[in-house]
Amino acid sequence: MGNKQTIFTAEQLDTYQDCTFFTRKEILRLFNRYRDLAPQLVPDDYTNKPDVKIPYELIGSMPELKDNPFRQRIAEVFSEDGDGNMTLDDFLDMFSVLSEMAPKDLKAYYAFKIYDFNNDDYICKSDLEKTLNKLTRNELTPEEVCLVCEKVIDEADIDNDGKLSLEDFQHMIVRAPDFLSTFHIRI
Ligand SMILES: [Ca+2]
Ligand SMILES: [Ca+2]
Repeated sequence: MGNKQTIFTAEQLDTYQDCTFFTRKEILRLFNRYRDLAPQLVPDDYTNKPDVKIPYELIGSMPELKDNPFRQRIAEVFSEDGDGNMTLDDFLDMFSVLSEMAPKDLKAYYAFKIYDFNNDDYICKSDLEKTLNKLTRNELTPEEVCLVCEKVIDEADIDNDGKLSLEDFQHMIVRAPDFLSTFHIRI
């Protein structure tokens, strides 16, 4: 029963457990990682929901993200402000979706948002070109990228509007699971 741990209330911990794929222990471990990124910003007591955000520069340099070509998009999509600066809630959500425990369709949902660079709820050809360049780390020529994108859209665009909706995308990744490989990060 010790009173040592007063970072969160019992209710807060319950909520975090319900909203993520993590155990209490993992949540506390992630809190410590969050605090260690900016000890001067993050208080030890979260029972009053402090209004704290860690800047993207610190988030993006974490070992789990620093080599991921999508790190900035990932942080943008999971941050409430859309700029990649993260509250603790944003941070826990991000690691939860990236964890091994998250189901594939949830990862697919966020992958879609991450690849939708201009946030218009469709993956169009230019989104796909950016995605492919990042996935292949710019190893394809522009002509090759263009060809692959046309082929992907041609095959995946079920309703023939020239762009991929979430539904089109979900069909596609069943056949091309590589598209989800950047969304699997161990914590
Ligand atoms: Ca788009
Ligand atoms: Ca379509």
